[in-house]
Amino acid sequence: MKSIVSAVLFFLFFSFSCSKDIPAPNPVGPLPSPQQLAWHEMEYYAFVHFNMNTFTDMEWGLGGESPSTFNPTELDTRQWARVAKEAGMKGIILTAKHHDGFCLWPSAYTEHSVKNSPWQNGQGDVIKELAAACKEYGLKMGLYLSPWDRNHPDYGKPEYIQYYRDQLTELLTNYEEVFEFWVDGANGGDGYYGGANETRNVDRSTYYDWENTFALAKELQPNVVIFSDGGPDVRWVGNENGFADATNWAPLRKAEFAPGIGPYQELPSGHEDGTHWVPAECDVSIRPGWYYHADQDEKVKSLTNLLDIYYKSVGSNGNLLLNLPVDRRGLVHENDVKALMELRRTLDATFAQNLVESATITATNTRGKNFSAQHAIDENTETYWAPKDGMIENSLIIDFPNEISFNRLLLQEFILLGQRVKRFKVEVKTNEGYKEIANETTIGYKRILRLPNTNTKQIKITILDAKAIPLISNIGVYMAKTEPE
Ligand code: FUL
Repeated sequence: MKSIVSAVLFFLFFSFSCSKDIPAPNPVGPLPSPQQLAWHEMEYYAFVHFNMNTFTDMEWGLGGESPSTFNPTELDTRQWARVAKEAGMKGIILTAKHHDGFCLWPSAYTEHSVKNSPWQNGQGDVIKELAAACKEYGLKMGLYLSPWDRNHPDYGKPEYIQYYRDQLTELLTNYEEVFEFWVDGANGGDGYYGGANETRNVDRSTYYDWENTFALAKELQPNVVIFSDGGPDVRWVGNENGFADATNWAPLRKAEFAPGIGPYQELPSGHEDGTHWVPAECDVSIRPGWYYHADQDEKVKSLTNLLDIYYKSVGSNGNLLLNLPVDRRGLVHENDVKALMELRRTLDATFAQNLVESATITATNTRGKNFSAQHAIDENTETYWAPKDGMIENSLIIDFPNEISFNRLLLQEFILLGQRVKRFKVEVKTNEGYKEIANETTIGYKRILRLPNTNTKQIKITILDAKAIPLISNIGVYMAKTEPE
């Protein structure tokens, strides 16, 4: 958050100090909020599905499960936090309540919670423990509160909305800062519903009155971002594979969305002419299921698979929400830990050295001294290169003192002033002249291209089209040596 605040201050100072002769470029809306900017910087964090289903071996509990079934033997949220921290994740989002309605905290509004479980003789509170562990490890905590509740007798009736809001109030009041409130799209259908055992369907666009629930969340936690299929702050990427499209706009035409309803085909790539800033979060589980199933112990995703997910989420202008199905002990399983650390080591090796450190950079056009091309390689994302107004097509030319070998190119736009780039190409200088090695579309907060191993002394990045003059805040050139083919 600090860096966001300083970015904003810097930007204001910068605009002011340059205002006489070289004004900062005009923003091109929609723009991210400070909360969304802080969210973008998180990039990679954990989802934890751990609740009643962990003990019933199910994915969607029916709602009639007995609280006595919830009985982890070694629950240790500090282990979750340590693993997440060592994996390079910035936070943990936990299923406080899933569709079966069981609550991981002793809610005052239901008996269907940890308070009637054998775990810690009914005195425990998983959310409280997680909040403390996240604080200790410098992580942010987010919470998933399922709108669909297959346990509650009032689900489907107006009374349930008050229940949902009361629970949300508990979660957003009693545990200090919550960075993300996660609203799932699955809702309505068969359930226990207090013993009625029937089917209850709701009108997804009107039943929940989301507008007022979201307003309540923001009132209780001004820094929270709200996730659901179409936002308001963060959107689902439209699949559970962890993949954003290569073309990925943060803006979205949002009007037709409500959780569980909307033109889903628009989610993986957003909209060039979107009306709201609603960036994509890519959720995917490290195993086939969201919840722990012992028979999936050998089905943890491979390094190749996890790298693919990383590049198609973080590398494609999205955030990666990687799910860890905590097991019946209450721990992240050893096999999952192994896979996470393998991924971390590999990414650390790939991004250890930015080859631009020894390079010089020039641009075909520059707005002025405070917007020089050097700002694109100064490792400071608060400064950026900008051309003069109207000069959309431009090249940035990076010269290396000696020939380099590289296969990863990282680009970032200065999104505080909007997402702009529509099309760009990458060329390298060879003895026969320039050779094109990539022709791509959007950049956004971050884009990472996986390229073939290439040797050169010069890289030329050309912005071919943009919504307005391009603003590039960061370029990284890397050589991945240890990634599997
Ligand atoms: C889905 C849910 O129905 C799954 O159980 C899981 O929580 C996933 C993240 O979202 O819509």
